[in-house]
Amino acid sequence: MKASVVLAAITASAASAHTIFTQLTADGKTYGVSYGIRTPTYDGPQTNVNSNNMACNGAPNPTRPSDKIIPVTAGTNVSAVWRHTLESGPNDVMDAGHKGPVMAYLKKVSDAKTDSGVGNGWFKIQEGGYSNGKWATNVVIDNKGNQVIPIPSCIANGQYLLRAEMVALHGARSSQGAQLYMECAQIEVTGGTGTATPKTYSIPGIYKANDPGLLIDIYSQKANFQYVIPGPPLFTCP
Ligand SMILES: *[C@@H]1O[C@H](CO)[C@@H](O)[C@H](O)[C@H]1NC(C)=O
Ligand SMILES: [Cu+2]
Repeated sequence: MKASVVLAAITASAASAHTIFTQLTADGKTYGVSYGIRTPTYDGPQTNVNSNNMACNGAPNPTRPSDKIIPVTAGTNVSAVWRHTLESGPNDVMDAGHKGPVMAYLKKVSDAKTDSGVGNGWFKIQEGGYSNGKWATNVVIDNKGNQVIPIPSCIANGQYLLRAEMVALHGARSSQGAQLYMECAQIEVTGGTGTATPKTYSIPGIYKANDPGLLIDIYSQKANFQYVIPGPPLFTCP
């Protein structure tokens, strides 16, 4: 094959290999595709960490609003369900060559249906990077698209945006080469003790284009290298 043909084939497979957080499983119930989640129809990434669209996605992957809010009990695990497209099944989550970290954030809001998510108020509640030779994205793929997210027991009750995120680093050796995928679910937390006040951060703002976890040639690393997960520290209940 000519190099140009190989490159075209690689580009085509990469373009067809993106992902969307399409469904939420909470308190044992898996809701329908796009129920309570602002999903786009196109599965493309965000690549500019300074964009307002880093919060809850947006152009060039415009999202549709949802008028639903999903009840979630504090102290339980929810699953963000990832799929290649809105129509894909559990064996088509994302191309396994999309390797990188997986994270989840919460933001307390007064109206989860309308809050844009842009700006302060976010705290990280789950993260996975690279361990035992495996990337967190591959853990999610092997788990049939389920990103397991513990909802802290100590947070206050009320409405939140739940932002689930996967990052693909196959092109991250150049600036803005990292592909960030995120959607926001609209949830109402009950059963929280409200005893903690998490330190919060702004989105955009949590990432820099040259973060060691976002500007990295993953193919030139040692098998057991120490990967630095981007973003603020993980919040845990005291
Ligand atoms: C949540 O999931 C983690 C990881 O799978 C597990 O270790 C933990 O026991 C679960 N917690 C609950 C409350 O089910
Ligand atoms: Cu992709």
